[in-house]
Amino acid sequence: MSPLWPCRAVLTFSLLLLLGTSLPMMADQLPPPEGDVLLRVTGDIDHPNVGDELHLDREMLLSLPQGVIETSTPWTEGVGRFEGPLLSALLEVAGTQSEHVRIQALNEYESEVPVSDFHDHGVILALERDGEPIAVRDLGPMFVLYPFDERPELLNETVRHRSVWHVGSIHVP
Ligand SMILES: Nc1nc2c(c(=O)[nH]1)N[C@H]1C(S)=C(S)[C@@H](COP(=O)(O)O)O[C@H]1N2
Ligand SMILES: [Mo]
Repeated sequence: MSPLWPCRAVLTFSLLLLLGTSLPMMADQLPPPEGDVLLRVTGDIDHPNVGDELHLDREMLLSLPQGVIETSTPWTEGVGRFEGPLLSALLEVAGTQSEHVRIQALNEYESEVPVSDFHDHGVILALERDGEPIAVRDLGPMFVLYPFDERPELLNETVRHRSVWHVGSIHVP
């Protein structure tokens, strides 16, 4: 055994520790937002970035896997091309196990939505319409959007209740 062995062992061990702890953290955890916080994810999440909540600014929301839904809705004019993060991807980044989440609007409205909807229908948090941000006086800064034109059976009262406008936070029970 060489006299360097203890040093090498310590070095190797430290490297393994570093790899074992910091790499998954870097892959999973988003840094705190630098811009205005558009969305807070609260409650039972594995990957918070500010205290025990996950806060996201516009840039972070746009860096998540996006969905595009071309559709008309009961609340908007004509057919729009809506784009924004997939709610399934957002919950994956937050690290959730719950089967339901409470989606909360800036104006106190809130709705409980089964997480299975997000996977089954590719539901997005629409942030843009036809490449432009959505104003709060419309349904913005973001709203929960299902693919209504592609799946007309979604135009029912239950799904309309889940279509929260002016989304500000998502609570994971
Ligand atoms: N922010 C916000 N989102 C909301 C609501 C609301 O009052 N505030 N109403 C919900 C309900 S109950 C329905 S049915 C649909 C559409 O309501 P409308 O058909 O009265 O326009 O939006 C949903 N999203
Ligand atoms: Mo409603």
